[in-house]
Amino acid sequence: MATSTAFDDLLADDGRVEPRDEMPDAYRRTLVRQVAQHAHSEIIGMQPEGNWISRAPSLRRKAILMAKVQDEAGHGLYLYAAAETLGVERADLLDQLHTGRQKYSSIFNYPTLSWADVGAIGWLVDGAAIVNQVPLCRCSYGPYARAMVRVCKEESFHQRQGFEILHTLAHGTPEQRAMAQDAVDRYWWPSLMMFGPPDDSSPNSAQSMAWGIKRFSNDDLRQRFVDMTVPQSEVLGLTLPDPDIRWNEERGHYDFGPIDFTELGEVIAGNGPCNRDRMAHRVGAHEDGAWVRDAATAYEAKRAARTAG
Ligand code: FAQ
Repeated sequence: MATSTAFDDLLADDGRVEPRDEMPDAYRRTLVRQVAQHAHSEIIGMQPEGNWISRAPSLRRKAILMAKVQDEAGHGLYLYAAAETLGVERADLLDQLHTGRQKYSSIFNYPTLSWADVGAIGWLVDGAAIVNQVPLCRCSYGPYARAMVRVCKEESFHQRQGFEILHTLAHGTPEQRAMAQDAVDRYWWPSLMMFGPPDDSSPNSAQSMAWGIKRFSNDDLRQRFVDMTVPQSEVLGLTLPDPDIRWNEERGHYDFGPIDFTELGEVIAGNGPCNRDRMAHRVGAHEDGAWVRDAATAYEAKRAARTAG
């Protein structure tokens, strides 16, 4: 049987830890925390865009948006399944979400005020998600890393559809262009906050990087996102709401202005613009779905009894 030394050797060789391997309790707990938060983010993340399914501007846009929101549900399912390989129950994770003991991404506590917000979420939020998640395809925990491969492919499609919505609006009427700019103005800073607190106040980063769960620091990924996004904003013909953005030849990166991390702290603490609505909607949907879970359990019990008989 593997020993804790075998665990260290495996990580040193850049191997993958699998569910039956022995692993330190703290490694398991960190993964449960991160994978569960990630799963919760995917399903709570269905709400802001879901609000626009009935108001999408055409049948084509509606069909694409429905498929995208369904993809997010699928990502939640892969991630809950990955978390369960660590010995936890999905029902318990959902209970922790519903009682505020586990978190979900800050970004989903902002409202979607116009159709252009659906474009901004695709372009910026899915864009940030990809930058954060591509390195997670090499995470040391096998089931999480493998789930990320498919998730990233789908997020990449989502990012392009968001870009295309904004491109269409930015090249439309003056009102449509203003709507696109307003969405980008509101979503830019919260998207940068998705990467978490700065490295010097990120309590989990050092250990998670030593274990190969996170491959890059919060600030490194945030910089990568800015570097990727600034040229794309130029193609869109939209501005980013930060006068300090400029190319820094010496660093080989874009400089950008200070982020208001007090806002991130407030949103994580439950005081963002939509935290209460998101949780009330989620808990309501869970309660409304109780009959489906009961029916599935009763069906399974009957099926098992029939097989046994
Ligand atoms: N929001 O020490 P760190 C998506 C918490 S993408 C809320 O730096 P860590 C796709 C953090 O949990 C979004 N909480 O923590 C989609 C920790 O609290 P704890 C989901 C945050 O874990 C697109 C504390 O602050 N993606 O859903 C945030 O090393 C469109 C200290 O922070 C993932 O979850 C935040 N922004 O690094 C869906 C990716 N930032 O637990 C629908 C996987 C930090 O100690 C539509 N996760 N916190 O009480 C990660 O990469 C990491 O967990 C980080 C945080 C980078 C988020």
